[in-house]
Amino acid sequence: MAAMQQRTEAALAVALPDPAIAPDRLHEAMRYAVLGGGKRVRALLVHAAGQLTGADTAALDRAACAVELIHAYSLVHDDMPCMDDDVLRRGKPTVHVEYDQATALLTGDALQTLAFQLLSEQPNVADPSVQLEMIALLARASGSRGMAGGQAIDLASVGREISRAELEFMHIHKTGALIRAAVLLGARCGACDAKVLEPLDRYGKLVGLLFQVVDDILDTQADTATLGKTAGKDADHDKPTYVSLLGITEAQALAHTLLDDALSAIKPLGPGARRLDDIASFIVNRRF
Ligand code: GRG
Repeated sequence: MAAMQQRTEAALAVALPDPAIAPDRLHEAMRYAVLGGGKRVRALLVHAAGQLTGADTAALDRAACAVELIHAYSLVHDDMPCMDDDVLRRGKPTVHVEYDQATALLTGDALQTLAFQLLSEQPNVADPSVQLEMIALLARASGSRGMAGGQAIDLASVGREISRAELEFMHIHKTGALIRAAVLLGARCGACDAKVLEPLDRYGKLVGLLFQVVDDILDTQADTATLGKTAGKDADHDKPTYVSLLGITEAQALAHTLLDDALSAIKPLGPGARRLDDIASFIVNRRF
């Protein structure tokens, strides 16, 4: 995993615009937002799913970078005063604090479009129609029926009591959609049919929700220095979470059930799916 994280960091450093090129301040902010932090979980998922389907590593690098760029854009915008209003991300001042709000807005915009540029500029896979499907998949996962939609529900739910079904819907979209897309994008870089895609899709959906359940738990259990972002924000902002809805013990039990279900989903794929097993366990056991 450490080697793959470093590989992703290097690929992102190449994909991002050179800060010496105008507009240098925007390019600097884009690199600041993306490089030198982050667990690269989504990139790990792209590579692990792609290895299972025999995908070309360069194609996986581009897909992994695309997903990480969308993720980074979402964090930059999420941290802005009009949304979560946070000053710390990945142990550093957030982009709007380090630069300014207009730059943070443009940084997120430019990261998002760079993601689609990466997926579309070069022939990523042998079949151009598959490449188009991959672009559409990432667009759907990021848009109003995916991550951005989940974020809209999140913002609207502050201070409200919501049901467990509503909470699950919100998390599956806000956090889960991009994680699920990472798994599918990796798989689509290689040769796969429904027999492979269906278990992977189920795994991606479960792991996406698992990621957020663990995030809710960590927000109440870990400190700011370990998280690299402000701890305890969900309660401070009166946000509904799995911990506020179920309590810590039941939320932890749910995380373990989701992990078991995710591992069972990919069991039929055999030993080639071992890396996906490891990533699911990493998501549960992570400390930040
Ligand atoms: C602004 C359109 C838009 C969407 C924002 C994902 C999201 C939606 C906001 C992030 C808020 C947040 C902290 C959600 C919890 C789950 C999550 C995505 C945590 C951060 O992801 P990690 O832990 O971050 O993978 P690193 O820094 O490791 O990459």
